[in-house]
Amino acid sequence: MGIAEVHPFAKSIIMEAGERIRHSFSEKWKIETKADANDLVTNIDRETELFFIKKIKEFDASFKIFGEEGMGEKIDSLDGVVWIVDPIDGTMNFIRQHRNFAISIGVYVDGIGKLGYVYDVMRNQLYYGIDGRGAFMNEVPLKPLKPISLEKSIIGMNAIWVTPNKKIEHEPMIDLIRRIRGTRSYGSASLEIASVACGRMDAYISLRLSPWDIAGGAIIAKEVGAITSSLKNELINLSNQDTFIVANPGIHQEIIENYIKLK
Ligand code: 2AM
Ligand code: CA
Repeated sequence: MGIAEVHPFAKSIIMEAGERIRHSFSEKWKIETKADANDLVTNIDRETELFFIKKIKEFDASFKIFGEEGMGEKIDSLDGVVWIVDPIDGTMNFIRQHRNFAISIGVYVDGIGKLGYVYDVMRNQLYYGIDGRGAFMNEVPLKPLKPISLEKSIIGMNAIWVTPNKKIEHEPMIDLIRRIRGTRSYGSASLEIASVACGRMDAYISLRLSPWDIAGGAIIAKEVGAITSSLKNELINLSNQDTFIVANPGIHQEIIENYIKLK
């Protein structure tokens, strides 16, 4: 079976999980913190991850699942078919805003991205990409990106990186912001990557993303010609937390060379 044949199944379980999440607004959630006081998780994140694991294993027990909430297997390599799953990307938005969160899934075969999904649950918009066959939003093809200049760009980033911080020199970031048209910050990495793939934003920069935040979006972005890399311009790394940029091909190199000074 070719991996593209897994697409209808992936789509069906993502839509079903989205329906369950929308339903959960009528229940009382359990909210806990993880690594720090702003790192939140709910029973819905965990239940959604378990839902995916159960469905995927029923479909094909050889598929491996690497999920944010750690309820899949311990994965020590990307050999074989690996599903990288974030059941809710933007948990703080889920809890506080009841919108602006997504299900993010990437299906990799021997480390190569084959199927990527970002499902905006409250807008019922499914962004997906199939390796070599294009990217879509609710079945409408996304257009290849045309190169843009920095002067015309909107860039997604968290305002924290424009204040003195431990990870990046903030002064060049101020210069970057003065040069572009504007900034946005939505608080869900996968939705921000999808926005770049659609041309609603021209880049998204983050200093700390995990594999599940980018695994789905990176495949969608590649299909429209957006460029993804670490902020050191290395290939993205799906094993550890790292810096990340996705950008329109007209501005990717210029941002990294002229404005990113990592500490
Ligand atoms: P999450 O909701 O799945 O944790 C918020 O700026 C975006 O960054 C979200 O996509 C959030 O994903 C992600 N993120 C990942 N690791 C993070 C961290 N250590 N601190 C803040 N946001 C993080
Ligand atoms: Ca998450």
